Amino acid sequence: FKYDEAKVGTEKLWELMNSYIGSDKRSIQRSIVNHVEYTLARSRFSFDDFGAYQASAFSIRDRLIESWNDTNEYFTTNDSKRVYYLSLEFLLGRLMQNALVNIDVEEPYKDALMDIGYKLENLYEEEVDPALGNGGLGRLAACFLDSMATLEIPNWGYGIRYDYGIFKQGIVDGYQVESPDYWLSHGNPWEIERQDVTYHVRFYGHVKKYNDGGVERGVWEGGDVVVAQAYDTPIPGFNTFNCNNLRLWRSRPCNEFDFKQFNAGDYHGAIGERQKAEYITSVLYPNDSSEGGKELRLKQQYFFCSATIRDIIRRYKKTHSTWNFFHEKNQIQLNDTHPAIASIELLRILIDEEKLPWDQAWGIMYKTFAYTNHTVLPEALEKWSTKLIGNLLPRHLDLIYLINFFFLEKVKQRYPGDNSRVSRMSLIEEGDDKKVRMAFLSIVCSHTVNGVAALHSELLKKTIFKDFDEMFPGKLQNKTNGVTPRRWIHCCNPGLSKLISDTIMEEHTTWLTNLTSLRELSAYSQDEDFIKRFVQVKSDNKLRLQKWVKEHTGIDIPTNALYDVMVKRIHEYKRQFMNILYVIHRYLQIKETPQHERASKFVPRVVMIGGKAAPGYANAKAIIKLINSVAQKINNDRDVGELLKVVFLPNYCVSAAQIIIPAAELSQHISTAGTEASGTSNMKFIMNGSIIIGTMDGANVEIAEEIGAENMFIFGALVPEVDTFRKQLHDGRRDYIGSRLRKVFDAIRSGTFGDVSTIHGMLYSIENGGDYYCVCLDYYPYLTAQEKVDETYRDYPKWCKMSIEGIAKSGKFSSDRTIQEYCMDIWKVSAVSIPKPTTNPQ
Ligand code: T68
Repeated sequence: FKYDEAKVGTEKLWELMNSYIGSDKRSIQRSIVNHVEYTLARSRFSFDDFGAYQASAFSIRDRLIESWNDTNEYFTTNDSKRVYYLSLEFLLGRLMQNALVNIDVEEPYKDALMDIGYKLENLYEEEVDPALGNGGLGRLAACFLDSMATLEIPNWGYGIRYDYGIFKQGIVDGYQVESPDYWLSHGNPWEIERQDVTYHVRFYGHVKKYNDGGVERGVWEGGDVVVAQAYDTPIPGFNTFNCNNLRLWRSRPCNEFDFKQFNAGDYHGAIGERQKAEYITSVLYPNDSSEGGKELRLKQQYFFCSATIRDIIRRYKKTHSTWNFFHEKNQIQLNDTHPAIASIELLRILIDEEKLPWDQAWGIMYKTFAYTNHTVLPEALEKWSTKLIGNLLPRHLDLIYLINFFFLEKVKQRYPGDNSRVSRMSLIEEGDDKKVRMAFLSIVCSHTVNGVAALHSELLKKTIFKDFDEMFPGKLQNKTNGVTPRRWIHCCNPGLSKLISDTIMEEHTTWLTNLTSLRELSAYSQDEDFIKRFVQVKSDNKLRLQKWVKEHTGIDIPTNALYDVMVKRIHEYKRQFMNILYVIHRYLQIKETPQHERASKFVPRVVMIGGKAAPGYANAKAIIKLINSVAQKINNDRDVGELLKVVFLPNYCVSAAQIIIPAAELSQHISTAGTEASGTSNMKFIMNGSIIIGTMDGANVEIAEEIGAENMFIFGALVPEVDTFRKQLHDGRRDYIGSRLRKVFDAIRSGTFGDVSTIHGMLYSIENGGDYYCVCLDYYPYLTAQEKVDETYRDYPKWCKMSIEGIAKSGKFSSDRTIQEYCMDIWKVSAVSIPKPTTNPQ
């Protein structure tokens, strides 16, 4: 097979298109200016930074489209096995720099733009940050797309093109205020609208059943029908010609079904109906750790799953006339249970439309799907009321009941007489309002299930999925998360990237795809020249953050202080509360210490905390208010001066993370043991030379294994100790506050930080046995760890050594490693490398 000969009328086509934009300065400039004129219809002689950004984005997109087309054509011709990553969230972050770096034209674009008067770095800032996700789960999906493209895995991501991404967080009087993130208001140059890729999606209606030679089939009729329309975003791999795709669906009204109402003369009513259809994909739900059970959310889930499954089937049918190879050619990964209904949709189509027998349909579905769990917190486990599902998706509820029936028969066979096990394992939770347990459904409908860090996967086996692990040993695996070093080292920390390349004498193109080679840096952890450069990089990054903080908060922070950072969604289990309690303690201590002794006792610190609270989560919002009030007080206390500064970093998002993480020296990952499934920012922080203060939770455990516990500040109760403490609370233990913490509580209550009464409820609850997240249990060990932090920072060479060791041994946490494990153990898929494109024979 020769690639270019297989093209249709190759020569003719080459003649028509001036294909494959060159990477020389002139070609780049011509392509940009052409877009200014023809795409933006602006004057080619005068365009501002935003115009230059847009035109450059279109120019880069042209290149991506070339390899996107080549890649897809190659996969189709080769009938390659494909992986589909289904996620309700993709937190991509800005795309321009990532694209330029991945296709290796950042320098040429920088030069070309400079030559016509534009600074590439400024154009980067013009891009809106596409924020179609809540936090770790959505960002993980984005890192996985980057790794799959880089590793040349034939992959498409599928999700929703929300009009509104995660809300923008503002701070007014210390309180979080939310405003809409209408990210599309200036267009989106990275996406390609597919007018021709649409599917009908049905809701409500009724099912007629009939017997087809012993197989019960259904015909689903009536209800509402909306259209799913595809929008594609090319996902270039790093240092490869492969370019994958992210297909996001948008809901539109369905013309054919409107006619009746229009004809009946109800013009306004009919237009209103059409708007309802558009509403489905309008907004991302902002809850990252609880489930509201709202119908619109279920509609979103089914809407995107249905369109996706049809799209996958259509692609498969282009090259196959039987169903025999479906699971061998397609693997579908569910990013949590949010897309779980996709498996039922496939089953429904196979049975009701393709008329397959149950066993065959079931086998195809089972061998195609795999499911990733991201939490053990019970409140985050999805459960949909059977009433709601039955109304919205009547046929799917039928099938779920049928699956449950067959499944429970197996359970009974395997454990005769064990009724309590049967009800524990049932896919349906009994009660007044019966509910479908989506995690159990996903386990039963998938060939493999995985947790996201070793500790988390073990906990799954011991707790929420215990019965399933017993019945299906080996089905539950671990795949420790990772992050892409392209964005999280090279793009966000160019200084460090260069230092690494210079030191290990490798091009960045080599180590960025083989991150364990960072180990070579270990040899330099006490090398004077290296440390000098390393410190310079860090202080440049601190300066960059200092500017950002000034611009976004108005607060002046010193750079000659320890930068102590905690950025993540605000949640009680993550314990930002414990962090701020310690800050208060430190403040009180400083105040108690005579001026002349302070310098020798305290290392100057800037404590920065950032993250969004779910709009309905009162305690999380109260924590934000407390942080801001404490900051206000401390920052304006001249007696404390620059010894302690506190900043709430507003509107934490991917682009902010790219400024914040490289500047951090200490980062906090202090969740109660057993609550944070993995965490992924912990990995980004160590790769950027920040030291972790953290608990033995999530991936911190494996980070400690890799880099050595001596290179972290580990403290706090382990999972069994947490269990014991909770039991004691339950049995009435109340003696756990201690005098130093009591003082902090008193200061809060006495109004030292102004009116922070919204936090009083939490204080009361913690004092009265409601300390579910064990703040009090871990508080004193945390103080001790913080003291160790100060002590170590005073010995700066030692601090640098720890920090460098962290970077050197962070290689395991590249998402390339994670994806390789998914490929080998779950998807059984291998790389397909497209050949280097031939240039225009002209
Ligand atoms: C996170 N989960 C985990 N959920 O909390 C984190 N949830 O430990 C882990 O590292 C990360 O997933 C990746 O595995 C989330 O981010 C959500 O965002 C979410 C969104 C909607 C509903 C439930």
